[in-house]
Amino acid sequence: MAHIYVTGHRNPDTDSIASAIGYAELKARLDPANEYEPVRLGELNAQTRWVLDRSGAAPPELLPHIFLRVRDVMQTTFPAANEAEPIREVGLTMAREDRDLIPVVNDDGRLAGVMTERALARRYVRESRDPTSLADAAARVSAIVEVLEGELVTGDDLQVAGRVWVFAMDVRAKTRIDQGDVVVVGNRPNAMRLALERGASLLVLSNGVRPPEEIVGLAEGKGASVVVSPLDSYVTSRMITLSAGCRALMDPQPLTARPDDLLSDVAEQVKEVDYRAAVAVEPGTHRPVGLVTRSDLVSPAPRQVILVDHAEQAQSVPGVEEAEIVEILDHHHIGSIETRIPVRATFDPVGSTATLVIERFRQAGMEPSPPTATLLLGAMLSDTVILNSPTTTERDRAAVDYLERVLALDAREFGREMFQAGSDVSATPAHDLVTRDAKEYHAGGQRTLAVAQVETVGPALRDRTPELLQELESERTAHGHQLYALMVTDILAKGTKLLVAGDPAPVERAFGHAADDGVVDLPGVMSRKKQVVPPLLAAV
Ligand SMILES: [Mn+2]
Repeated sequence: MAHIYVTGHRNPDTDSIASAIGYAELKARLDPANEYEPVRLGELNAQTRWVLDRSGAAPPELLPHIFLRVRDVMQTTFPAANEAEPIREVGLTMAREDRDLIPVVNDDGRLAGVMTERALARRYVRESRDPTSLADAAARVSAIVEVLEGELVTGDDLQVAGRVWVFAMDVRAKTRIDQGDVVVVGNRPNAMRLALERGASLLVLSNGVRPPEEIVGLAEGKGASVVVSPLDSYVTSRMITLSAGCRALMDPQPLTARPDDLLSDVAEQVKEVDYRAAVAVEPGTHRPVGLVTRSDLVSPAPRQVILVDHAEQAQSVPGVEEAEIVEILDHHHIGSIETRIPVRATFDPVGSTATLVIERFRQAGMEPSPPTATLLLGAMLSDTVILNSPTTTERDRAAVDYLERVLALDAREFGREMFQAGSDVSATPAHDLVTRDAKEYHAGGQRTLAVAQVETVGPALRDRTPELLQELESERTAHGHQLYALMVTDILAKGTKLLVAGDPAPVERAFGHAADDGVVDLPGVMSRKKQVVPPLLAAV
């Protein structure tokens, strides 16, 4: 099952969010074999939050990037060993599962190290000519019994950490057997007795030899253990050294990564460690949750994405150049996106991407869920400014009519409410409204003027005119402007109230009538750049 993200552009508007949610819903219904997840690339604006709220739909998750992460390639099923597990058991698991590395955990499940085939091999090749010792790799008597598939005749489950001997010499010969050692002998009661007398803590009898009563009694008296092994002396002694807990042989500082780390970063590090692998650990618990080996790094499948409402790389999700773009659904010009494989791409000049999503629902004979229908309606009304923008087409009108029927509501009323909620500046401080978007202009000589603009719907700011005029005047004097104006532009009523502080004469010359208590009504005026600044500059 593929996981395919559906995303609009950065600084998402209502169309980008609604189209991602709507198209993901449609794709999931048409293609249940794969997963489609709508995502967003940035913070939601006030209008989109209102529409989401109204629809009851959940906001999409933020997708910070679409580069490959460790979790996209890591193996999630793999054997792990407890650090007390005998080396032999771990080695057998590695052979059976055809692994050259397995993670080792402690009793809490936290990663303690990794056991590698290489460490196992080195142990034997590099073994010295000194007597074999368990000093660095203590083993429990019970682990030794288990590995030997032997039998404990007497003694407690102690930890043994001495040297390991095969006692093959005559008892009269000089021996170095000492306190705490492990001694392997055959059917030689004299040798058994000598070993116990010299303080061996564990006596292992090879070839299934049973100890005489007298030896068992002696061992009990000395606090030593006696084990019967079905194996010959050489194999028995070898198995004893393999009974040590694997912590003795593991690499205690393995290369680790977090599942959300960028794969490209981890890939470099994997190449630098001799076992060519990294263990993915869960942040916080440090439990191993994944394994990345060299073969997982060979041409990993890219993450998949459907782009809606944009086709510009710069507007898209970081890493899109490395992702697999599955499809593009857009109503803008053809952008800068490049793909390596052919993709289904739609660039259809209608008023909103949501219109295209609705058309596809209808072509498929499906109806969007009520939350999605509400979102898509909001998106269409947003992009077309309630079907008023010059980009509006008959197809947008038809889609809006359809959703009006589906949702049984008045689209124009809904759109008006949406714009009002989305551009609600009634609580924004006057200073912000006056300065946030202000631009300065030079009018020749030392004379400057400043013009700010705020977009609203309805009379939200009417009651605050005196407060705004006062703020304009204090900003004007603070910066020495000849004139400071604020355009309060109603995007639905399509007109501007110009609030002016400073010399009133240029305003009168520019617009043909005087300000009424600092306010000039300019019906049809929407553009600061085209309709307000040029006449003002010409008049000062
Ligand atoms: Mn759009």
